[in-house]
Amino acid sequence: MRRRKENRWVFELIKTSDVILEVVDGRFPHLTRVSSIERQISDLGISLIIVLNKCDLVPRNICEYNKQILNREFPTVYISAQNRLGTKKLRQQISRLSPKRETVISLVGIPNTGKSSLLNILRGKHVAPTGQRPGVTRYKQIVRISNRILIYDSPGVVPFDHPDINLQAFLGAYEIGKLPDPIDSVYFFLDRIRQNYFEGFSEKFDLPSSELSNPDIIDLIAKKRGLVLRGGKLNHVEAAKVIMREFAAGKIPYWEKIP
Ligand SMILES: Nc1nc2c(ncn2[C@@H]2O[C@H](COP(=O)(O)OP(=O)(O)OP(=O)(O)O)[C@@H](O)[C@H]2O)c(=O)[nH]1
Ligand SMILES: [Mg+2]
Repeated sequence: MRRRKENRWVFELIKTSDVILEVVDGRFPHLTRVSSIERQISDLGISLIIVLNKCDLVPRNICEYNKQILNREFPTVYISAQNRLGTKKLRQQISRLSPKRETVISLVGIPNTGKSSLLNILRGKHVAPTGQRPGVTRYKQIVRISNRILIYDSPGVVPFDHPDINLQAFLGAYEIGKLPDPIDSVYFFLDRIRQNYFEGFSEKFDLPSSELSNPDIIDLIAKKRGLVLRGGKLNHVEAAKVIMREFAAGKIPYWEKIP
């Protein structure tokens, strides 16, 4: 039911646009794309640009690699809304796809990928609220960014490709505070980070070795951050949440290559 409602909502937005910017997380673009939306856009013959955001957390050669792979399907650019990088190429790509005098653009994507942050840097002014929690943008909003471009920001309410809440949290799309078992979830995070790129995490938390087990890492971070329960025991659950929040908030360099 919910899925059908989401679909209709996004479909209406897409139909009114000349160009869609699908904002995905540059750390894991393949996991943060929404296949059903891309299909709808293609079926309607509307132009789509994939925007890999948060590339300040990813080495440039990996951004290039992922971009080349995605370019085979849709024009792709990589940016950092936080560091205001890559917007010139994005604007050029938009002009190429829509040379019209007035172009309506929609930002779509799962929660927390940086849609509103991108709108703010394109506008050059803080016009849309942003935040670490998924679901900050509640309603669509239209903003004029130049005399020929209007942009819709939209809530990240889209049909999601992945049902696993641990994976959704890892991708920033599920609120960390709502996870039923933070320890189980942080193990998921740590295992996945270890499989792909662990150095950024290790440096961020100043780990003495890359050989530490998951419980050792949580224990150490609880100690370092002074997370203690009444009675003096370390608060491992809170440490797990700290790790996950900092990761989801884009404070830890990390990347995955598109398989
Ligand atoms: N490191 C990094 N963080 C970013 C970047 N862009 C956005 N963020 C952070 O990502 C979080 C989400 O940004 P928003 O712009 O609110 O994301 P959104 O897609 O509009 O989120 P919803 O409205 O919840 O769907 C915020 O904490 C931003 O500071 C970026 O380029 N690099
Ligand atoms: Mg938003």
